[in-house]
Amino acid sequence: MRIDVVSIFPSYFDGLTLSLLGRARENGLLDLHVHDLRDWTSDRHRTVDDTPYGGGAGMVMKPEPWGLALDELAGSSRPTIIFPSPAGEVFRQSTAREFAEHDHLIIGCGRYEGIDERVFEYAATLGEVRLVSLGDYVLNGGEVAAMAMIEAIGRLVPGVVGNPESLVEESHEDGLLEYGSYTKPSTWRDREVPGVLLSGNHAAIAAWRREQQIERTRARRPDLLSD
Ligand code: 6GU
Repeated sequence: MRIDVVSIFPSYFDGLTLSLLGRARENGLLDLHVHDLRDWTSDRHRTVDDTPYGGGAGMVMKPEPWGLALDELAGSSRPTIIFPSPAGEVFRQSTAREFAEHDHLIIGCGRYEGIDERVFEYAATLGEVRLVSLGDYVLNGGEVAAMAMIEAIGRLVPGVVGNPESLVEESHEDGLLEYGSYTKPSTWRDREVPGVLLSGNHAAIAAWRREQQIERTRARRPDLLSD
């Protein structure tokens, strides 16, 4: 999978060289390229923003640098072009699974009050456009959201996570929160590990874990059970 990220703060993404995704990049499983939007400006100040038509607070990202960046990065690959935005559809595990199937993603990170709306229309002529939000709160720009999405997508690319079994028993993979985990010692500060986990009875353990998943989902995320 190839991922191109466009941002005015490319160094945000330095952290993606660490750990799991860093290894995936070294192994060639994940071909991640981070670009500075200002590389597609031509004025002396490398300007990427301007005042909004119609007035209002803040600045809007100009369309021209985005147009040139998308032309160059899309080529003829018909990429999926993701714009992190609090006004987008909510990013879920199912969204991560869907994007992990694609072989070219472009992630365009906006700052200020947003990107000129015509950029989204133009991008749709180059590939599939998706505006995607992490949830109902506001970040200053798309960078942190893009990193979260890259990590969620990247770990689903075959080979990135060594043991594929560890992908299935996770919160959200089956629509429920994950069960609680325990390790040695079996007694710690007067607290016991639930006895069933020491029983060796695999059917009883599976049933207990499923019950835990349902109970904590009901307590913490009842919305997951109702829809
Ligand atoms: Cl994707 N972008 C911004 N700026 N804020 C957000 C978000 C994205 N998701 C939640 N809040």
